[in-house]
Amino acid sequence: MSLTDILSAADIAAALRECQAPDSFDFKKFFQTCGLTKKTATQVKDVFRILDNDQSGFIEEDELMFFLQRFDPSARELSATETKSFMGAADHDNDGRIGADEFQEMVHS
Ligand SMILES: [Ca+2]
Ligand SMILES: [Ca+2]
Repeated sequence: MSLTDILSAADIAAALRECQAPDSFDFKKFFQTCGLTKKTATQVKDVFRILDNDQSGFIEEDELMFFLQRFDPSARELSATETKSFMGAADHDNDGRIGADEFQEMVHS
């Protein structure tokens, strides 16, 4: 399964365009523009599994840094600041990684 099985390529491209400038990444805006907020819980879980590159069951900080590149290999890496604030917004139990439920909550909040 790939992200374009769940999200439209045009929506992904639009979401990536919005955060092209360094340090302009806004996860709320991104999830909205790429269409993820309108997807079902099952589909959001599928997206989570794709983003969990090493299949550890969690999105760790190093995977988060390459978040945009999972959507498009030519996209930029998130900066350390963006990665930290993204993680901080999602990581409710403070274990330093994002679980499937935390991801779900962040997308649908
Ligand atoms: Ca992982
Ligand atoms: Ca966590």
